[in-house]
Amino acid sequence: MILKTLPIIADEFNLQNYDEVYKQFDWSDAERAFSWFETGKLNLAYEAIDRHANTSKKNKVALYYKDDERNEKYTFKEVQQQTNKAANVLKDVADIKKGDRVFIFMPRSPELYFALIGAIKLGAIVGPLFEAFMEGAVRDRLLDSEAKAIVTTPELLSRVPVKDLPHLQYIFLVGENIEEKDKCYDLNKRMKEADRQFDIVWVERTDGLTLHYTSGSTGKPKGVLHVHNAMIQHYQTVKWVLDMKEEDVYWCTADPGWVTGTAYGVFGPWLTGTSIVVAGGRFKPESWYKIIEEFGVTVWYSAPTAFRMLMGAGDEIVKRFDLSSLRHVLSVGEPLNPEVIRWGMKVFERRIHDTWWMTETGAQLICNYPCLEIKPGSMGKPIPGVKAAIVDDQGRELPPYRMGNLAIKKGWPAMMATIWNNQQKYDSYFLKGDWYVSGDSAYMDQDGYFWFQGRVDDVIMTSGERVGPFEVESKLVEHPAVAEAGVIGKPDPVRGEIIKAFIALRDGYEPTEQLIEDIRQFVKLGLASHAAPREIEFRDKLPKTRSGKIMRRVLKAWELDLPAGDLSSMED
Ligand code: 6R9
Repeated sequence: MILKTLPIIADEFNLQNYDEVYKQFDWSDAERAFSWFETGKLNLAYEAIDRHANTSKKNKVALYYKDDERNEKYTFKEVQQQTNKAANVLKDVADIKKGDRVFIFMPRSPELYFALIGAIKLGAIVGPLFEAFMEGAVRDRLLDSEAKAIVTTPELLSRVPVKDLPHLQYIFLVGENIEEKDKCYDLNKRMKEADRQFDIVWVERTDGLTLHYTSGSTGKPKGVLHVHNAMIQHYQTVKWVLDMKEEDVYWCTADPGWVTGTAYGVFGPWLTGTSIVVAGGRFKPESWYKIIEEFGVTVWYSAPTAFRMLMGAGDEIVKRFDLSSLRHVLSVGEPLNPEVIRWGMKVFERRIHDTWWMTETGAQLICNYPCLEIKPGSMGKPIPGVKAAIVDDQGRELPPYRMGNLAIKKGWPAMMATIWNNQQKYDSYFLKGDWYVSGDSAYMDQDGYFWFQGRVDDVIMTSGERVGPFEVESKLVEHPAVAEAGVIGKPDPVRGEIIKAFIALRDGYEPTEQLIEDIRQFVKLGLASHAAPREIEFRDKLPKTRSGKIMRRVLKAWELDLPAGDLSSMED
């Protein structure tokens, strides 16, 4: 490969010349960054922690943890010891072996991260769950995966239906005054007594790493299995897209219950030896800005819904904090409204870089790079090593500006290995020509930037015009009264569908007929008259997933009085 003439060590990769790198890069070029490239011994946990703990990085802070009660930090050496202890407990008490499923169901805390990496050191497959899950959601996931052990807290234990889960044999509790009985063990106590040394279980690249359940519009949530091979892409994208440098302090606001919270909350940054900040507790604009100030966060990865909430909290409060450490800001999970980017420029004096990927894709695929010109509203361009296209339902590539299925050519390192117990579902993602079909609709412009339009099933057809709900929502949130908006197509005998908007107002605004008319005009003049919502309904809150996605299918179900499908991922 021609790459020999380029700097091939991933650390030296910057995408200054994106076009050149895109043409020449091959994923095998990224492998030499790992110690298994030399030794043949492979485990993501080793690359993320032990490798650094055995070098001069050992005294570098790996984890800063803060919530209302705790404020702690751990070096790579300390994380190595804690994760070794966790691995020893899981092994000695529960006999956890390679391939066993271990779930983690607890609020963010250092122990969550120790258990996560500890389990991976044993070659176990980890299923992280949001602490807000209720009993039904926990049952579905543990049953489907036949989980053998769970790490949780005494408070959450009542939501683990132990009697319904024949495979669940070990429950590790993290908390105070734990009584060890009925399959329950005190994780902290056992870890205190455990050995600090542990021999990592070496695995194959294709061995299971995590199991993230995601909800579709119908049926039970499906378990997306990722394997150790994903580390190649985690590492490489943290370098290219997150632009991580040795001295960076990085904060990813995502919970490990969401794929962003594992891939980019833990794995990617630790693979590159970065100090991460983990903040526990609930979202509050003041405490978020305080985190950036207190830890000197330089790289910040969050989601549009959080940025919109910060924007809604106003610009005054930003000025009370010193955010000058921020160097690079990124977003994922939902379309990033141009309005939010403009706001970011104003208050942080930084561009917010959008990134697109999915639970199933395991890592970032289409992104805005530090060196790339940003077109607000676009997700950016595919990373080197990834071919993206817009295809029709037969898998034929469409020319620029045609809306269609956003598809990726099979074969990137972090792609899901399977859907647990459901090969048929897995196969249904692929079209002829080895296209992985995302379920998102989008178009590509003449410069190769991709523009998100909506989930395929969310796209609205009104009077023969195809309208992406996101475009309308983005325009709506530019209106000073609108805090959040969700847009759906409502069946209409004349127009096929009409556009209906659900809107949450900003503080200080009252829902009036006048306001409805004003908002409608605003979209009409700012976007297109066919894109203006014919119906507007005000709600205090919109239904959202825990990762911040507006659940349009729930809006639609409300509207049409239909069953809303699986709601386990919905925020309270
Ligand atoms: C990582 C993650 C995947 C779906 C995806 C798309 C939406 C994610 C986006 C985006 C527009 C972006 N999505 N990033 N839409 N612009 N930058 O979010 O995984 O929770 O599985 O969601 O999220 O619809 O198909 P996941």
